[in-house]
Amino acid sequence: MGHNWVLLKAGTDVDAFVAAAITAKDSGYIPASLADEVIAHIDILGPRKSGEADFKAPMVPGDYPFLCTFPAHYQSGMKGVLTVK
Ligand SMILES: [Cu+2]
Repeated sequence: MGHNWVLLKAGTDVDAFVAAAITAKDSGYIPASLADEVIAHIDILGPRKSGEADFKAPMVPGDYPFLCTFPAHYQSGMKGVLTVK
């Protein structure tokens, strides 16, 4: 089982992103049709692996959702919010 980390733009329809991600195995569960919604991500990693993402925090205040898009992981709680004030 793998995990990734995906930071999305504020206002992204996360449920729609997750639904599309299920069918995007070949692109690491990041749907190409919604790639514009991704600010930063870490590719799928296996057990005991780590990754890094370098990105500039958004300048616009808001709530930026992040999640694991591996199937069913978002629904099991692998999600959070980056709040910019
Ligand atoms: Cu996961």
